Amino acid sequence: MGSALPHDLRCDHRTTPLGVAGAPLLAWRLEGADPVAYQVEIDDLWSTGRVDDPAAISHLYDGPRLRPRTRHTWRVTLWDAAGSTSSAESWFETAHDAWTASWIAPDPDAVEHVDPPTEGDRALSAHGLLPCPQLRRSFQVPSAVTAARLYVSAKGLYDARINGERAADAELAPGWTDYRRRIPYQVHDVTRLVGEGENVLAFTIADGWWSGFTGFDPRRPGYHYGRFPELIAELHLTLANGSARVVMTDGTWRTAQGHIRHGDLLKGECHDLRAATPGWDSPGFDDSSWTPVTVRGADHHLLVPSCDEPVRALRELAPLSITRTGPRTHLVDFGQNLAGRVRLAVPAQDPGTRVTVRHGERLEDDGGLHTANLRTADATDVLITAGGEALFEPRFTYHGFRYAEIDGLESLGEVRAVVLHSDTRWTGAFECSDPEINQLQSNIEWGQRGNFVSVPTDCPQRDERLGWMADAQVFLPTACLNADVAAFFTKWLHDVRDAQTPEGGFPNVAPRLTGVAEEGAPGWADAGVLVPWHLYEVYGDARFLDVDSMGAWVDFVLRHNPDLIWRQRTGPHYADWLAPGPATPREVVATAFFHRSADLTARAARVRGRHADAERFERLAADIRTAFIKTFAHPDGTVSGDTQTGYLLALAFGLLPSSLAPGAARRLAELVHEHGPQAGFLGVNLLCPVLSATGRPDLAHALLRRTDPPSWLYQVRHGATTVWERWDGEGAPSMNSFNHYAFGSVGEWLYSGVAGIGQARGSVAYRDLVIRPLPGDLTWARASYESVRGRIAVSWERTSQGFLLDVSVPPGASATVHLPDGQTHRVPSGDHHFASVRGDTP
Ligand code: RAM
Repeated sequence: MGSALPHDLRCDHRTTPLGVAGAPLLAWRLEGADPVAYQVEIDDLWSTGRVDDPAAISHLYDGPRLRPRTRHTWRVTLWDAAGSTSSAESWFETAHDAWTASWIAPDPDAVEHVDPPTEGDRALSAHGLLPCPQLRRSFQVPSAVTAARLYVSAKGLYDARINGERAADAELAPGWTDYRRRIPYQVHDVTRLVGEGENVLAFTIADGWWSGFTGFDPRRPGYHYGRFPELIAELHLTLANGSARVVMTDGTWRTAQGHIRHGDLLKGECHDLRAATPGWDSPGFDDSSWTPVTVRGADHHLLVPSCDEPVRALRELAPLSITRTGPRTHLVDFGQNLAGRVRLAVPAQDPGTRVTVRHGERLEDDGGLHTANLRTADATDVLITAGGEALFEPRFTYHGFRYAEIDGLESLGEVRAVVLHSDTRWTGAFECSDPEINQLQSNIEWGQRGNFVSVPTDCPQRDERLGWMADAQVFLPTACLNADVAAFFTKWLHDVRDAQTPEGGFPNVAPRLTGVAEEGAPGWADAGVLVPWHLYEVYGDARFLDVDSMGAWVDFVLRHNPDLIWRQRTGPHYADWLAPGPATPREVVATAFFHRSADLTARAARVRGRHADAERFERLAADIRTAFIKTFAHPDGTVSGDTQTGYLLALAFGLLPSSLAPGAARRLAELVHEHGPQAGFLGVNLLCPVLSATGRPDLAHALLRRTDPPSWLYQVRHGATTVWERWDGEGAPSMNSFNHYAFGSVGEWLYSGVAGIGQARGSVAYRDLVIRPLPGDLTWARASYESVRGRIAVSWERTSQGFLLDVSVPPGASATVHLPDGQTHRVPSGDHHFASVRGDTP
């Protein structure tokens, strides 16, 4: 097995981040033998010394305050029982702490409103979108450059270029937050782009979430945070002669309207190449006709370093088919519903030729693009050619689509779908003997990609794309298995907490949008408690647990509902949203979540050593449970409303005493057997886990493999490549997205149920595993998960020799393995093989 090997070193849940603020969490994954001790050092500045802890996979830095804008190399060393050691090294850079640059923008009064050249197109001409300004500054560097860092943000979106090249691969940067509370900046290593002589720092900025269309209120023409985009940047150079130089945004910059006539997240983007000024981002360009920028202030107090990876263009898809549907029209099918945009090579045309790219998730019966479900999101990109060949790819927009209709060209050059999402590293894989379930897993993964775009969104296509909190909460356990989302959710939890009211109330969407579903509903607002708790269990970082914020939420509900049945201040009470069956009573849903939040807040308080708070919330949770039983539970175990979600919440959250739980589980099983799944957003993630935990894995499998609506495989059989908003895909087009991940939250059970990778109750960061495969009628399944501790893998197969199972347990962990025939084994880390010759049913 070799010695204990640390690998995959991470700092604050990222690999070699630039812009680390505060005391970082330094973490490593394990391979090889079990460690017995570790040591972490930063340069020769700080060392933990040898710490005897066989389970450690991280250390929170507790040395002296780190200097800003400095690269630190750090190293972790592990000892194993035999006394051998092994080390691994990584680095991070600390954040900027003293901005001096100014926010700059074109003079807003001088911005000439150019009507987008899309006459005849009502939707596009009506919105008054403005051109995306270009801003540039030329500067001299007296000697070679040994290091260059670009610190940059925008109110809006920025695209950074240096000497004619893109300066960073971040898309839609700086990402979306509640800009009234915090504005993230990025740090880009641009050393290779800057040199001796004349250099040019150049930006295009766009409205983005700042001043563009965001959300679904058609009366509100964007402007959630401001009217025009602004830019702030500092380029810090270290020169070969040892001196330093800073180039920053200030009144010396010059600006012009670019060829991007508008760029909007929902409406789309328009490039008029006749207005392009080649070379504008390179040395030697004459910018004397450009105008000076306006300085819009030098307030830096909202600037924070990004703590997540940016959105990036992470893959490209070639078309599955291209069909000519008119003399100058083509329909492109990418074969996959996705979020991103189209990149199109345009052959030489007459100058002024208009090329229009429209997007849709589906086709109408007549073969045309289905756009009714986009609502007011035009999702239309336009190119006006200048004559020569061109490569068209919008930069400040994205769309949810599988199909693109390209109009205006007799023949197309190369077409690609460019897939955009927040760069969360993939950690999971699941596969089994049923290809339809594998397609479901793929649909779930694509739903995650398409909806993790700076914030966890409900859907990527229509005029919504908001950080709906219940959607995020129910999908989180699935998301954590598919990818390492620790940094992504660290960032989103800032949005959630920024959105908390002074009274303690969480909203329904984060970042908060004025006027959009501001007071939180049960199961939506509770994400402010459920999400941090789950992140803590998966990643073991106690910093997720902000007990004050969690407790303030629980106390808010308590204050308005002193009899402990949550009826008041339920916001828009979405109940069990989009449940296909009978409605679960609102008080049952609400009170179950009230209990869950109190219970988890109590546990969080324990972890953080806040024992008095823990006791108070434990008592409260117990009292809510008593009230729940008294008000809603009946002696035969039924729960008021007699609905699947009522039973699921009561059983999953431990609301029923052992005298009633079996009756409730029986009734749940009856309802599932009779009707198939009837859960909406708040119950769907619990269906299979609760059925299998209460002795009915057969029913969980029956649901999973069901093909009549409502069901997961109904969608698969109807060609779904992402999970739909509605079980059956039927409903008014205005609310019928085909890329909504909430119902994809069954993904967690594919890993934990079918394959059998789970954590024991009370275990954190996968220290104590429960491996319990539930084969159902499948003949094989395998899953792997790169947990925060190391790799976990399960593979099982039914053969003529019986049920064969292979399990890999990471170093420092142990596992209880349950075979389907009832055998149980307790095993340490390492690879294990089991065979159950007595058949595979208990
Ligand atoms: C819809 C969203 C979201 C859901 C809310 C209640 O508009 O798409 O998925 O959480 O409403």
